[in-house]
Amino acid sequence: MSTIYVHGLGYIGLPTAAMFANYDYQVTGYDTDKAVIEGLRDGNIHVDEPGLRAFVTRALESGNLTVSDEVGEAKYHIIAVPTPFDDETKEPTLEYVKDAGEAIAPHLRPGDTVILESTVPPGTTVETLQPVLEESGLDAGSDFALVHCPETVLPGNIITELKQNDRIIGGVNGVSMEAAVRLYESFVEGEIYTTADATTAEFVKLVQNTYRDSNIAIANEIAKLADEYGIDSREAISLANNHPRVNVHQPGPGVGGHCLPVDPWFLGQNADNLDLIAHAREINDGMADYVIDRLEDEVGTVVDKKIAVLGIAYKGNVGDPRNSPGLKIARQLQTRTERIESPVSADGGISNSIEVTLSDPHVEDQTLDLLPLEEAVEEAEAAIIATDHDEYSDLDPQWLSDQMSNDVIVDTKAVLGTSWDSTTFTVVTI
Ligand code: SAJ
Repeated sequence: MSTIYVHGLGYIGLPTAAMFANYDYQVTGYDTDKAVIEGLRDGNIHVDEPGLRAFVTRALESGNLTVSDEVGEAKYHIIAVPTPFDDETKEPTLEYVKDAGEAIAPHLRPGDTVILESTVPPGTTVETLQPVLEESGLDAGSDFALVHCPETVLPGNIITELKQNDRIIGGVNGVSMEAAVRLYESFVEGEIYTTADATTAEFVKLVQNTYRDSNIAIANEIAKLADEYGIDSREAISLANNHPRVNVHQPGPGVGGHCLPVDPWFLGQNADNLDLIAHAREINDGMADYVIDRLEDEVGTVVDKKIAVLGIAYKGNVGDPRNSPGLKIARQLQTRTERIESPVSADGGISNSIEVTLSDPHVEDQTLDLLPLEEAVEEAEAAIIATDHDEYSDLDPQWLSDQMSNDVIVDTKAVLGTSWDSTTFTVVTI
């Protein structure tokens, strides 16, 4: 039975480890966070993803998946560690990739295969990971196989997409590439595309997310134009997309998550030529301000008002608030008060204020002051729907009207539908 070590048990590593275990590989999951290891030993699944609890539990109960706080020998090492991004410097942190390589090196044997799945700037496998692994005294390509095989799964649908999506495998040479193909073809039902160049595989993964981000920027610009012409941008995009070679994405409050807002910067990491791609990022980042402008067109200045932001997850029906457009809108709402010349109160403080409430039925985050929907919207002068959770499509206008002091909604994800046209609400759709 082939052995696999999975390094990093997060959104990608944990389902990947469970997948291989459920396909009868002997898998050890390793994480530097001891709390994760102890939790999994007790059967606690720390990643919030539909179906994952049962999937990981099955793998653990079969005995094929075990967890460990130590790295050991295995025929395959799969690295799925985070590559956090500094929003100020636009630089990624590759320390966790390096650390994983350093942990593997003492246990590496001739004939083993090391696979990097983490999203990284082009060149990382060869320039950052390979030298660290070669401290073992073994050479990549000849003594051990080294590969980049980017994950491409959509949060919210990870287990299905792990199996069904196509994969790209880029080896540092042909032998490496083939070693990884043999492993992944045991469960991947999509096509497995190969390149004997790890940097190309890294580049391709980033191109996929960059394409999506830039496409959404086009949709966002179209939404602004459509508003000036007084037409419905989503209807226009849907009609335009009937053309067989057109696929404009959907506008919204900006682009969140840990992939699309970050990967374009990864793509440009070692180059000077990010132009349109950087501008697309600015357009998407500017949507929070645009949403508030549209709100102020309806209600006047937001200063001294109560505004409810509904939906803090970065997208619908998931509980992940990373790079959340909803949170960005909430922060920008706060800064709006600072832009207005403030009457100084008797105690010398600034008397401009705004009450921004946050609510999300999927996000569990103790650091955020999240309220139940009813409290968030109570006496609010407007609500902004920032995420397309199913719960918001099902909102009852009469109930909501009874809670709020003023019937204004900015629907950045077009979840409310035409039935709201005949209610007391003014709905501004982005
Ligand atoms: N969004 C829009 N308009 C759209 C589509 C999405 O504004 O038409 C927004 C979403 O609301 C969200 C953000 O974009 O805020 C990102 O959502 P997403 O569903 O496009 O992507 P992610 O970040 O959840 O997952 C992406 C996927 N990449 C592609 O589809 C090319 C996924 O397959 C990757 O595995 C993942 O990035 C990753 O890990 O790189």
